[in-house]
Amino acid sequence: MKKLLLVLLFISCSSIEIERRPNIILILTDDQGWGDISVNGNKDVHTPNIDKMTLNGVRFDRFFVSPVCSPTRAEILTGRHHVRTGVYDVSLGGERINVTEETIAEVFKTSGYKTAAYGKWHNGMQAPYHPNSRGFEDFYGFCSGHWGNYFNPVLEKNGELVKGTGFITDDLTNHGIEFIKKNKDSPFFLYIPFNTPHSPMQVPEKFWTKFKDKKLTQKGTLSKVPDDKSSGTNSNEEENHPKAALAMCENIDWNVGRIIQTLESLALDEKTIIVYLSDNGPNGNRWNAGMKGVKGSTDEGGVRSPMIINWKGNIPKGKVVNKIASAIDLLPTLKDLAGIESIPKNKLDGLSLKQLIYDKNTKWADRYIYSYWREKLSVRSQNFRLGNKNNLYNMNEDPNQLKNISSKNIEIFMAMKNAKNIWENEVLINLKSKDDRAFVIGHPDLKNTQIPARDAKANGLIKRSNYYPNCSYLTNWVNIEDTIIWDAEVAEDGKFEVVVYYTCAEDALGSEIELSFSGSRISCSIASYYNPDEYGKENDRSPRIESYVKDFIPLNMGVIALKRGKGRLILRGLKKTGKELIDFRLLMLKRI
Ligand SMILES: [Ca+2]
Repeated sequence: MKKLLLVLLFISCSSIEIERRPNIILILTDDQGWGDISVNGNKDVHTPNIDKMTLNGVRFDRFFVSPVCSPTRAEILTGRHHVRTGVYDVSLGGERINVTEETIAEVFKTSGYKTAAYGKWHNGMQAPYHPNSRGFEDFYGFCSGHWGNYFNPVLEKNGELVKGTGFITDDLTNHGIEFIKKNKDSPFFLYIPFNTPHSPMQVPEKFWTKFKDKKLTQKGTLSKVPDDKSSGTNSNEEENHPKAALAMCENIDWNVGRIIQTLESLALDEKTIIVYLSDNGPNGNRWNAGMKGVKGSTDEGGVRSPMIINWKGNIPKGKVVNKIASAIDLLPTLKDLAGIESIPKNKLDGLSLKQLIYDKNTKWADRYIYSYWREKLSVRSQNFRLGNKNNLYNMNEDPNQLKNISSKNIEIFMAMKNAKNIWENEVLINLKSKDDRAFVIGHPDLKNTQIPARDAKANGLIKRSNYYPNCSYLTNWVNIEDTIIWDAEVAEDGKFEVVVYYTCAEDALGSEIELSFSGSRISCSIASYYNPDEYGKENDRSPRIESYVKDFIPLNMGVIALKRGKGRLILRGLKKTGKELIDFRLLMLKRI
């Protein structure tokens, strides 16, 4: 009897413990700089809901992320430097987090949380890199690095293509709100990686109206933003670009308000931790308190982000933390706040910030925070930054990095330079020069495998619709001998229904295409044509850098039997009736 009572007591204790664990909502914005919210001093933008979060919670004022999207996401999701996780690029597979990494969603899911991600994933499209394989039970959004259209776009829900409803940020928020309502009685972990104010600069009229004829009173400090093709930074200097970005930030703020209102209406605000941050510096020449660098740069302006934590009744109100902190700290911090004590699968690089959140006079050791992107490395201490070219700046006296003080501060300079060397030898060494991870087909985690043009190598005269692969398609297939190829790996033997998303002119009717992998092949002829125009331009508030989009139609090629293993997946033409074969967007393989 005593034993039974003890068992019952234990069961009820553990269920209470789970009940008491706070919900987590992690809101990540895309290309929103530190200066793009009103609370940080921007007088042209009004973000009352985000500002209110700073009054109701704790704001980390010196918070650093990576210079671009995928690395920051990897660091948030794993608590480790992105160079350890397999992420070295923003496209073509280099954005994938190695399967050996444990994600924050897996940590919370294992502890009894319902998990979901709604937004721009940007850490791998095919299982086992897809969000459904990384601990997120529900996913809605897109897996690429950017999307070509923000109004009613084609998105995916757990691997199935679906049509979005309305403006994408509002749509993602609606999904978040539904998830909160559905899971109000159980702890949940909700990740909302919004894809704005990343380009294309599309924003609903309601938010654009205020900015349309406005003259911005504060501006970026650069006379010209470098057109950095490695980061997607827009060199566009005309004022509509920053105005559209700020209008998008006001739209984000409105959506943040809707999430907070939902929590209040369900009396979940005291049971929910909300984190708000961005993934890199501003994607253009906008006001950012004069800080040096924009998106893609390892200088202060490229890597400093807003970071606010709310947890009503549970953490201090209106506290500002000036200690430096980083995206790698979020996983250990949220675990710590939720009381999850699981042992990490891999050694974390981040620290729990719990002490900084709660304590008044924290003894907190100075630390170095490293910013790395494409052979540029910068290191930040509490007071100094040693830039990529080893210029040293006092960030308290010279926040805009104007004066190199290395020769007058030899000791600090040497210590930070030494820290850089150690980091290069111990951490950066994990960044592999060659990626041997093929694109995976038919992994059992997901019924569908999307193989987009983005991941392909196009041969001969076939062209990509844009320099930036993410939402591009392949066009100009004028030579029948030209091919589209993917380095692929079939995860398990199986039969797959193959659908090609394409467009073509009328004269391509009767042309034939073939898909092959190792010894297997299927072919079919083009029986319908569809040749629409590209669109998106009509919604752009400022000229875009990425591909315009068009609607593609499905062509069912039939069923292919594939054997496990690595090989080359090849799409080729067998017969060409007109000037060109097809424009190609996507292959979808469905396991049957
Ligand atoms: Ca970004």
